[in-house]
Amino acid sequence: MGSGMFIWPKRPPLPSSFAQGARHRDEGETMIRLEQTFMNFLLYHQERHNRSYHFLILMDALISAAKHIEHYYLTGALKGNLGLAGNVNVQGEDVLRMDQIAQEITVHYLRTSGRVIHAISEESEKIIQINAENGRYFVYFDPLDGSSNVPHGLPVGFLFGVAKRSLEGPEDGHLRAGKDYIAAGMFVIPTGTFTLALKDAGTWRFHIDETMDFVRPTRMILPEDAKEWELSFNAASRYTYAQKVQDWIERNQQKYVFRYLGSLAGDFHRILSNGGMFMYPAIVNHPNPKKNRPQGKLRLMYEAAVVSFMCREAGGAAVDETGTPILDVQPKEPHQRTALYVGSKPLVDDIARVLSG
Ligand code: FDP
Repeated sequence: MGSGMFIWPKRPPLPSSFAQGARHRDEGETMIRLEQTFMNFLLYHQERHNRSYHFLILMDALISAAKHIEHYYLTGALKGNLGLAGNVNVQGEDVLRMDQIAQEITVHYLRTSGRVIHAISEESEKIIQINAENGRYFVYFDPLDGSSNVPHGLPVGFLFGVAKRSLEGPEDGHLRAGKDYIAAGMFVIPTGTFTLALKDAGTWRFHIDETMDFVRPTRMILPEDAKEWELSFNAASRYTYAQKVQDWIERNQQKYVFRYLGSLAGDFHRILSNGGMFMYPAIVNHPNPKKNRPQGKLRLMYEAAVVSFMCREAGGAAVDETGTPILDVQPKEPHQRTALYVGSKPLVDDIARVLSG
């Protein structure tokens, strides 16, 4: 059964109310509102596209990890889990207890899924070898992104991208560009929201219900009406950006509202709903040159490519500091950094012209 040639048994068609992601209603009034669950949504998706069940097992592992992280985060202030762990990571940053907890949980579930060849995590310098023999997927993840929010229990993200092994011929384990991901998603913790993009099948948002199921698939399409659009960037850093980026901000800032949470998943969540653009440009004009980050701050494989993939499936776009589409950037190393401009296509196209000019 490992080759993926699994044939789904014949099943009745999806009820039309569920198929539209709408509420299920029998004849007459219903006493309670019942929603389509994430697993039901995904089962039908895999069945419709004649796909294997392996991806379901992987997604089940990621959902289990997210629920556990959510639990530890929600109770973190009381249990003393929102502070520092007391050690420093390879990037020279203080490690938070929650970073370690989230990492342990995620690696546990990825291992027990049996479906992962190797994983790349923000929390581990080395590639995490899991199941080279029988694994099927590569998973790139950041189990707790947005660390400045952690001590306050405010929103953070669990971001992940998934690529599949080469099913024809030998697998070389090469680092994949975002355009080769088959799925990418983010849990915004502890808000109980989950957004998943499936290759060529859209970006979908789910909400956690009273039984801890993610439910009510809602297709996300970036709104075309620019009246709602938002700009999101660290305003305190704007004078450290390239002059042409500063000039672009100057020309455009009056047109849109400005929002910044300091957590990529939370900020991008808003952009997906309202439209506009999130940006984390290269830092090239810092008064202290040692603090410049010409290559950008965000990680390509488990931050920038993840949100860019979700954005593309929702009708948007994303580019780096040279105006190159993020999804085309071939990573040279697992923890590669990049600048990021992601959001509504007209805005991203506009800044891309400036960046590449
Ligand atoms: P953080 O450093 O707090 O973990 O990827 C890291 C990230 O957060 C993103 O989630 C966030 O968008 C950005 O960095 C915030 O950086 P600034 O504090 O420089 O604004």
